[in-house]
Amino acid sequence: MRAISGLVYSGFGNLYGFVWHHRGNVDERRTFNTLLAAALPALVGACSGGGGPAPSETDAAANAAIGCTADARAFDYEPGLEQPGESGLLSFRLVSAEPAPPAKGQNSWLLELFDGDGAGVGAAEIEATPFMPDHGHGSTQIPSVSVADESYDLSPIVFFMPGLWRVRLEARTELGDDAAEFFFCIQG
Ligand SMILES: [Cu+2]
Repeated sequence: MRAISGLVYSGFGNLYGFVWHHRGNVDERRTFNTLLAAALPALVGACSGGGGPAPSETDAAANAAIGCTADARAFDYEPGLEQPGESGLLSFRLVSAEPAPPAKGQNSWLLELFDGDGAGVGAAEIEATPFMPDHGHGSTQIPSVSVADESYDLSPIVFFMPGLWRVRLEARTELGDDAAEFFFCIQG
């Protein structure tokens, strides 16, 4: 069972890597998420398995044992947490999160975008992608984005297992495109 989980897990990382590097095609992502949902029991078994000789499983077991609370990549959640965009064009503000701080299971985030002067940027197209960088896999669902008064409700953001999660936010606006990433340590 241990060897099988390891294999499933490794195969999974490779598959996700392929999809990740060739993404931009929503159908591809949806197909992947369907696959992920089907393979979820095996995946969870591999990630939280009882430890074993397979390297990926050893790392996952160590991560689960130590937790990510002290991980320097993880943000301390507070309402209004802001991240500058990678292109220096926009600022991404996580106005609020439900639950707060972000937790295992289904999450909803309220997001706002600002330009360099702190002004709103009007209508934007936003894509949110949850991912576990240390495990090499994404989530079971693609969050939906709904807009109200230049605020963006992202839901559901599904953190289906404990550990470090990254949510990459990509925004297309009239000012241009930008992206930012939020990292949170999700407790078990
Ligand atoms: Cu994982």
